[in-house]
Amino acid sequence: MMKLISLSVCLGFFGWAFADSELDTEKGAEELGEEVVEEKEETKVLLVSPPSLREAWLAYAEMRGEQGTPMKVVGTDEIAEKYEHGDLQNKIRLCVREHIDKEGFDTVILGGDSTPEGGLIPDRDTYHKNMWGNDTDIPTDVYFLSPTSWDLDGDGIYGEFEEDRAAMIYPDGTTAIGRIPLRTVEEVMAYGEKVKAYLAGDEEGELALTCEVRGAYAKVLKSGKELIPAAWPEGKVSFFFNDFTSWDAEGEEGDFDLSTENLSAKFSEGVINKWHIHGHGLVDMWQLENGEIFTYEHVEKLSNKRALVMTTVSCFTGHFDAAQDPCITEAMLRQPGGGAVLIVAPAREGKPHFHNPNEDFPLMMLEGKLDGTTQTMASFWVAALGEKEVTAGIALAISKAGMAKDAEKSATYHQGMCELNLFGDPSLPVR
Ligand SMILES: [Ca+2]
Ligand SMILES: [Ca+2]
Repeated sequence: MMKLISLSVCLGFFGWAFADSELDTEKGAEELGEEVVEEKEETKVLLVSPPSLREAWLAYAEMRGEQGTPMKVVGTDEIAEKYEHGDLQNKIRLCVREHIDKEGFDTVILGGDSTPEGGLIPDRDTYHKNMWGNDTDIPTDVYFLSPTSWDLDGDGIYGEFEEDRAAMIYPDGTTAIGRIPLRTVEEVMAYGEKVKAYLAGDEEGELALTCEVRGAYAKVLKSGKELIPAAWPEGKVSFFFNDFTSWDAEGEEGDFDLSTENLSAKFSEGVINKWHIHGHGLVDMWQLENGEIFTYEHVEKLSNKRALVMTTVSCFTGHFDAAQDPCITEAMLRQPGGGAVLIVAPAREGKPHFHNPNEDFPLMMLEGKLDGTTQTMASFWVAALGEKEVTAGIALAISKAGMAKDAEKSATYHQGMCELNLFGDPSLPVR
């Protein structure tokens, strides 16, 4: 059985028909043939690989197949050759759509990093002009799932709120995409080891909500005390705020500091395996209490055996397409033997998106009204931890589908839809 899966995977892009006819002639054909047909029907994950990582991703796909999630690996070189129209990003999109529409695939992995010059798997930059100003290059991985081009007026500028509106199709909750922004074979192997350890853990860990900004307390508390528990009643949510935590001594509210030391210790204890951080950040760090920053040197010391599933709204922490590499979330994803295995993060500012900022900001501070970014994160956890067992990728797709109407109405929500990307293997469950 394992051998069959691996053969199918290795045959790559045009492999299935060949695999069936070959295997039917092998010993035990009747039973095996049936299994092969079953596997064929079950392969729903397409892994797009740059040529330099192909062997490593084939090995990863083989492991995931053995874990019950068979994958088909296709090279960017094959895609560039097979599809005729547009740039590589457009060709990847056409390849993805062909697999979704004709073969029933529902999940896509982009197996490589992107840079301003292109990188291993170039991102699709989208254009944004809204209450926050102007942004011309927000990397938008949901583009690759779209049946339409995102450039209706054909001017080569993608995702323009008005001009390209009719050609921008957002996730509908049935198809998922994630990017594993790695660069080397060693990083792919280390990620594969983390996935193995992640899936081997069977105890459901805690979700810790961290908040370093007082103005955001109300909405993070609403997420953690109302929205997430309603979907995950048996789960444990803990709080790690500047002014109070779930680990304060009795009568000593806030005595357990939100420090790099305490945070790292909590991760290595292994009780927390899901983490949301809300607060200030930059491409290389998260801000914690008392001006402390959580940065590369802290990530390098993480050895939490069961890596984290995490979400963050902190500015630029998901700036994976920068010339500076890695960004802090990429460092978490690449850290061997620790860090994170799945991450949702903003590629740029992670702003609180609202339809009526003048009315909505006070409501956010006082009553915990959720802005578009916070809503995306809360809905991700609700879908991922709820009764219906969906993968991390589908959970984010469901969350984004829930924001689609807002994004059609308002350019600022449209930016939120585009700049929040999933890092890691979207076919993994969240536990
Ligand atoms: Ca355009
Ligand atoms: Ca990068």
